[in-house]
Amino acid sequence: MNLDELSRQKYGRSLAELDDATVYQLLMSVVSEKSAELPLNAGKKRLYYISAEFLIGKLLTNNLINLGLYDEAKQQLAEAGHDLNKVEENEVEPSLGNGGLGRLAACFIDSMATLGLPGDGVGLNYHFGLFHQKFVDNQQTTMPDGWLDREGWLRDENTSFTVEFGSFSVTSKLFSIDVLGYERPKKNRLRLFDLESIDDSLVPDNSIGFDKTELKKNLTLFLYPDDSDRNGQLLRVYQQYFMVSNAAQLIVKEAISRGCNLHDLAEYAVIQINDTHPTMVIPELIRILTEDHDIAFDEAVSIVRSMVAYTNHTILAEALEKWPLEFLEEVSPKIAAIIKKLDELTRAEFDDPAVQIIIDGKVHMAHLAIHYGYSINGVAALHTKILEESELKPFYDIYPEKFSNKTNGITFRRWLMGCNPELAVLLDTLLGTEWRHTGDVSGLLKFADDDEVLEQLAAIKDDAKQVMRDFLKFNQGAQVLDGSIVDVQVKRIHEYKRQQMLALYLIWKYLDIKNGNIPERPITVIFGGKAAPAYVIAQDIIHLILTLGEWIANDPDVAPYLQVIMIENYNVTAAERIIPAADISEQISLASKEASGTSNMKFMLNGAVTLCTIDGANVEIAELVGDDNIYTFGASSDEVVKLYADGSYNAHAYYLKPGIKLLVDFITNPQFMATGNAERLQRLHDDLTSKDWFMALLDLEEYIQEKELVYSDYEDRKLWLKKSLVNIAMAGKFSSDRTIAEYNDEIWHLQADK
Ligand code: B1H
Repeated sequence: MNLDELSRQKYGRSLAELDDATVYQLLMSVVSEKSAELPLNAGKKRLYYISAEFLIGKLLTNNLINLGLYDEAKQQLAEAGHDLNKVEENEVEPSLGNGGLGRLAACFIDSMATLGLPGDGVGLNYHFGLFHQKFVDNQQTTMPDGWLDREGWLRDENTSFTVEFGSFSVTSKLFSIDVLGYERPKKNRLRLFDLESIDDSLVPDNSIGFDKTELKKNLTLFLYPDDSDRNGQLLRVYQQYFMVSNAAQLIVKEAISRGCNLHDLAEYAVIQINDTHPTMVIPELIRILTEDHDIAFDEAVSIVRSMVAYTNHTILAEALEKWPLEFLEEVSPKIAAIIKKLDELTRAEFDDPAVQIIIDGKVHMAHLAIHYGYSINGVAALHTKILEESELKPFYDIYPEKFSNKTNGITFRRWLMGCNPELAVLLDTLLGTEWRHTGDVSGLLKFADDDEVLEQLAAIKDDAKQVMRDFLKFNQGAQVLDGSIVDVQVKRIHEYKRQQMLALYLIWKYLDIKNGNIPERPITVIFGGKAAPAYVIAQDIIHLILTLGEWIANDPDVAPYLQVIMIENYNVTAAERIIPAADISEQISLASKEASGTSNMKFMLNGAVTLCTIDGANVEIAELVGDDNIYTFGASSDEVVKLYADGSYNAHAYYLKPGIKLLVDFITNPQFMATGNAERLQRLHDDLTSKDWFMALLDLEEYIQEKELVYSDYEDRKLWLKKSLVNIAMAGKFSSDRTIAEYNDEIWHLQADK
């Protein structure tokens, strides 16, 4: 590849003469042409990973890495006076996901391609994504995220299907994005279905409001449209059926083209459903087999049952989907009828009311997926244990063989080679380059007492902090304090993740500094994350964080030592700039509530030390690094489960503890309230003092103590650097290549292509 020559051919100018936007176009066309030439991973059986979200992030750097062109491209750009990071600013990040669930799907398709497994992602092509987050008056506002405007990676496949709803039908349109494996000669794809009759003009420029009843025009406008009213809920069911009907039609069509006679469909296709959103693929496949292909109902059921596997990602009651049967009857009477038949079959077999599919007129999607799929897995050891022993115990008693754990993972291409190239090069120097293929970086452990290596790690962290500073300046004009310790909590905003608990710590720290206890070095606490538009308390928490940030910045006694930055519109690109710079990884969910977490893995791999509750994959991180290299606090999962079971958590009693009352009441102190939105702050205060459903006050005192210990340990430079090194060295387990190999060995059984 000679970029200068290509530039002269294409633009009649040297590479040095191009502006960054044109350099981006040039690189994108080089990468697209190369990937278009690659054949597909092939094999008799193909996997379809169906997901409502694919949070894929920008693709240029990733694809350069996977094509083995990254070093070359970077060098040629540098010689012509261009910086790949700056060039990448011209790429728009696709807005096809929300949080960990969607990012996991993106890491998984990367790993499938890397392992040569024939398998594609299947989802929807949302025109305006989730939403673009803007802060106005220290509050979240939501704008449409029109990422499709500029030339991108989507390829029109000229393929359409008809999707029949109860009272009308629509036509779909299939787009694909190539998914490249790491230094692999073949590829997979992300298949994204769009609506032919989609109408972007339903969405105004400056708001995400639109007519939810215009179904022929709106199905692929937004991911997770507001479902706080009936029309919104119905729209989600329409979207889900649109997604799975297209997926099922695609699967059947491709299987037939590979020689399948449909009686043997399970030998040609396996489906992994990412959470319950795609569960209707089960009745839809049964419908297609019986209605279009004359297969008897019982046989269709057993075919489908042997080809669908379900991943559970949460035990939060409100996230376990239960749709009123009447909604399904409106969206697709045929699907509703099949679900009723399936429900009758399970009723005939099992007496326990808890395992039925239709309960009180509502269809329990997870129950449908467990009875009529062959596999269910949790996403971390603790989470799977909770599923088996409590949440889904009645199902585990019936089908122990269907249950398994698949601890989540992250792709090292994006979360190490891409976002932290200096660290990747250091690992090459110390370990050789094998780790790039195996994910095994444990060889680093033998350098744990090597001062030179520890100082190299420190220098890499400093450089990453500079990248982060530049990013925050560019993104939102924020100025990071010089020489500060970087302490980060980035994830969807949710009460169970307890961003509010970190905010209360910040109030404590603020007051402590006011009392004259000046920290050893400045502290920068960074938040990032979006709150669902209908989730009021989550918006209140964002407001508290932003108001607190401003309050502290305006107090000259404290501002030099403590700062709070909330990243505006946190996304994959922001994560890539922030995570390598972090010293401390905040993983402070209420024990039992975070199924796994995946940012915990990204931080660890990039040398941050984790401050956490014993929850999700934190448990496995703690086991790997040992007590000396992680900070844990808070009630255990068993204790929390018990508090819920006997209803004995009393938020008000905790609030009345003097040390806590002072902090919580700061939120409604008149001067502070006057700088913010009184209604929001009062509501949050009232919630914390009377309900506090996710028990932020329960662990607050221990959290404050543990945080102070972390900050003081940081001052022992050598000790800290060693902790950082051990974290990197032990992160190999969390490669998504390992996770996907397990899915394949134990669930999918695909043959890897050569
Ligand atoms: C996870 C969700 C989720 N679990 C429904 N469940 C949503 C479900 O808007 N919706 O309808 C949105 C999100 N997301 C996350 O999955 C878990 O909380 C994480 O702990 C886990 O790491 C991640 C991947 O398994």
